[in-house]
Amino acid sequence: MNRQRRDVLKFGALLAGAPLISKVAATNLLADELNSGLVKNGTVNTAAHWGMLKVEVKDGKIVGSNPIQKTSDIPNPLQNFTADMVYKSRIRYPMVRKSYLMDPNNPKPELRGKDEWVRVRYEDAIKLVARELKKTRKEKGIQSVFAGSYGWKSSGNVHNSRILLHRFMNLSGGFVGHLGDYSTGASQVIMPHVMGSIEVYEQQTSWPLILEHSKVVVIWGANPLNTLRIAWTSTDEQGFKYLEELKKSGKKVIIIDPIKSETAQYFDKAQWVTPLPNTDTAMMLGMMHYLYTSDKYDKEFISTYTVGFDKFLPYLLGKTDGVAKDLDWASKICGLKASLIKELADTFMNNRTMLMSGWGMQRAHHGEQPHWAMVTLAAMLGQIGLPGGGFGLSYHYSNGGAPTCKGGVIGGMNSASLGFFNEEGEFIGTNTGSFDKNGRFIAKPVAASGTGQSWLSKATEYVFPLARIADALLNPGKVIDHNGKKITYPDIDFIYWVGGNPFCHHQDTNTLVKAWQKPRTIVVNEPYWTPTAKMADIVFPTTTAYERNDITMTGDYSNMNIVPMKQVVEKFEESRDDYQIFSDLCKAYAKNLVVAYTDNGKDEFDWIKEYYDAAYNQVISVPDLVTDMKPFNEFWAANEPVTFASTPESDQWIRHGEFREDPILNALGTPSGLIEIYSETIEKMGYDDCKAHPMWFEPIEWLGMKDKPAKFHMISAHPADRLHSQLSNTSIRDNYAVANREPIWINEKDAKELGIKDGDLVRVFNARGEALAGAVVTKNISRNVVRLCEGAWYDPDMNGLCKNGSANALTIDIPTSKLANGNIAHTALVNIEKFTGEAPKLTAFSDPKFV
Ligand SMILES: Nc1nc2c(c(=O)[nH]1)N[C@H]1C(S)=C(S)[C@@H](COP(=O)(O)OP(=O)(O)OC[C@H]3O[C@@H](n4cnc5c(=O)[nH]c(N)nc54)[C@H](O)[C@@H]3O)O[C@H]1N2
Ligand SMILES: Nc1nc2c(c(=O)[nH]1)N[C@H]1C(S)=C(S)[C@@H](COP(=O)(O)OP(=O)(O)OC[C@H]3O[C@@H](n4cnc5c(=O)[nH]c(N)nc54)[C@H](O)[C@@H]3O)O[C@H]1N2
Ligand SMILES: [Mo]
Repeated sequence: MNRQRRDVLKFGALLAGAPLISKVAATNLLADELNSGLVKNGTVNTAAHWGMLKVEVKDGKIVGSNPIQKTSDIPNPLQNFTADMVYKSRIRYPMVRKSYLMDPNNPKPELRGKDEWVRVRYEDAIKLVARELKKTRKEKGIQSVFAGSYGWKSSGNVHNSRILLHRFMNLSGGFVGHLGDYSTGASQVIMPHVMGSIEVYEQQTSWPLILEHSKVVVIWGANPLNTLRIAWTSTDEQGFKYLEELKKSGKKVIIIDPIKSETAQYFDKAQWVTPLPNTDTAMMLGMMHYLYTSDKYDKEFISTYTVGFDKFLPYLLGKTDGVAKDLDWASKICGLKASLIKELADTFMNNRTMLMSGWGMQRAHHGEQPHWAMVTLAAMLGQIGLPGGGFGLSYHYSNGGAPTCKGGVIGGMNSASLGFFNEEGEFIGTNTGSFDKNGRFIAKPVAASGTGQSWLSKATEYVFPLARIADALLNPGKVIDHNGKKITYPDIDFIYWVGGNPFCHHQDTNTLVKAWQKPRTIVVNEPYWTPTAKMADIVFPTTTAYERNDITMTGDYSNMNIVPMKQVVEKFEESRDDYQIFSDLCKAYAKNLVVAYTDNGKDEFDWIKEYYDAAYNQVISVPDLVTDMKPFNEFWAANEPVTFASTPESDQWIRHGEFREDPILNALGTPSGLIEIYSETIEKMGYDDCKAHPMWFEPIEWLGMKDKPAKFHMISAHPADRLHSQLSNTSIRDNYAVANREPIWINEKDAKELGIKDGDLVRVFNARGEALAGAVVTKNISRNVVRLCEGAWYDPDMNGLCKNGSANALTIDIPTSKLANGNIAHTALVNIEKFTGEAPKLTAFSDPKFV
């Protein structure tokens, strides 16, 4: 392979203005060598968020899909539906909404989701998007382009749709992004103030230590049996193995959740504790009051490792507001007996206890408080930094606590930096790269142009907290508070979304529908006709991960495997890789742009090999590392994962163990270097909805409120048999759909009162919206609580009733507080009634109207 020759060839072709439809590098020798044709009959190994997959192919079609390895007896059915992922609900051609095509300057945004769609040639769609993006930037400034594009996309370090979009948007002149995410919106902002790190995406005290040392394991507002089916990269499947071992160990397991979740059912000997939703902070305060007043807490830990306990005490004891946060007070709020709260506090105090918390309780109004209170409680218990004790905010996610392996780490696509252009509109470089005299794009900054620089500083000013998207669209120029800063909403006129499904994921869909009418242009890359694709103006059909080559790691914390993601089948109809689409957009947008975008013409194999080689070189340079890692070509031809082993040190790793050993030398990243029970930083912000220490705030809607607007507290938890909205369109839905809708769990006594039977079609409603669902009448949920999992494809009828049961038709779109501005998905009251009349036809998975 003569790389230099290849580059010259490719570059020459690009400058000559290669035709728009072309492989990124038609002359790629490496690709020819590696892509020796697709397997027509046999198996192909690849990976998805839900694990390493062995996909069976017959006559060029997918006929089966199973895990490559078996790590536990806990099943993961997500792994079996790859065929449907490729063949169902797909977008076949590039399409443009009729009114937009007729007049992009007056595109009738109110018809989004209702208009007909027109099939267009790919080249024309590319030209249209490039032209309208350029026009928007010219007329409205770069702040008018939103491409934050949150979402879970697919696994794969090359075809990372969101980063590929950012790369295009940066190089072509900038965009507004966002802060934070939906998962841990509240905790990732509060935890750095308290613990000096975000905690939620960090390695946990190792599972081997839990199994050896913990006497009590508390699974607090977490449902790992569901949520460990997936990981951000691809699951290493270690979590299930450890849950099995935990069950076998016979240790005391306590589940604190208003719902007897799949996890609570699995741990059939566990104690199930059911506070009212969103009241955990009150319950924890009650425990703390009891531990303090009975003099049972760890004074030494508090004085050595924390600051501000003395300033928190007056609140706990009721000296500031006349209300002691004692057991009775807590009991009245959270609905548990005072004796039970006391018993739990004693159990935690007297035994080595690990508090494993999920994130459900922080996706709620004042969601900053529960984890802050939990840290404070854990500090009083004095076990933080001990083997098997303390708290952990990521055991339920991406196999936190699975020991980190020693080996190679695969890199990934980066989002490049802001592009600059000359008078003729040609791309000339970025502040990190420019062209050499041979026309190669190399790492050498150009002198930045004035406009570019001023935009760079503006970009940070306009970046807003993600879950405020609808508010931002509706209120351009509004100034909001965020974590001690002021943020001005941009005036968004162009949205580009890839790899995410906001019409499923954002709270209060009816408000989002209104907000979505604000921009002039909305472009979406999607494999499927999701509700978000249906609400766009221009859609590019995108390949699924099974129609392209890629590479990923498994184990976000363990870095356990490197997995080749080999293309399984041909690209579906006219779908293209996001990489191809953005490369072609570069070509249509400005001269020379694609050279920087593709880093001088790299195709997927060049990137895959580059990432692999870097990891390989890293691995072979470690003398004592035993590994089966082979040079790239052998690895790719073998199509088998490379597995690394953990080390004795990582098996024995304790979160905050070093801090405990020496809090001066290993100070936390907080201003004091210690755990901040009282934060002067937050005090100075002066917010009324998040003060300087953990507190109980009444949520905007909850079961204990006066004049409840509706009867039931709805928890829109994460679904067992999907990843959010992904896999909705597959036949895994047959395993859970009730009355052909999303299932809603309701307590048997509540159901009886309402005359609802198991399997009934029900209407769920409140002042914000309504949805149909199928009733699951069960003992496994507290009274007055219902569970309608997030992620059902939004499927509105003429009046906005969601025929499929999307929970976000009913949720509330306000921020957790001025501190974090996280979403409050799990704070919502709803009513429920038996649906009478003719059931409307489900259209969630059908095509929209075509011309
Ligand atoms: N009520 C309620 N709402 C919630 C939550 C809740 O608990 N309750 N949870 C929130 C949380 S934590 C999250 S993370 C969000 C999740 O929200 P999302 O991340 O938006 O959900 P996904 O369904 O994973 O959406 C990913 C989309 O990317 C598409 N896709 C996959 N691969 C590719 C690709 O290669 N290219 C392109 N262009 N597209 C691709 C898929 O088809 C799918 O439509 O939901 C949030 N919403
Ligand atoms: N199979 C599958 N796995 C997933 C996902 C998926 O969609 N499907 N999504 C992934 C993503 S992006 C994320 S962010 C994580 C989400 O992980 P989490 O946020 O932990 O998941 P949730 O299901 O929202 O909530 C977990 C549990 O908290 C409970 N809960 C809700 N409110 C309260 C409360 O006020 N108090 C108490 N004590 N409990 C409460 C719920 O009943 C639920 O059983 O999961 C990841 N894993
Ligand atoms: Mo998430």
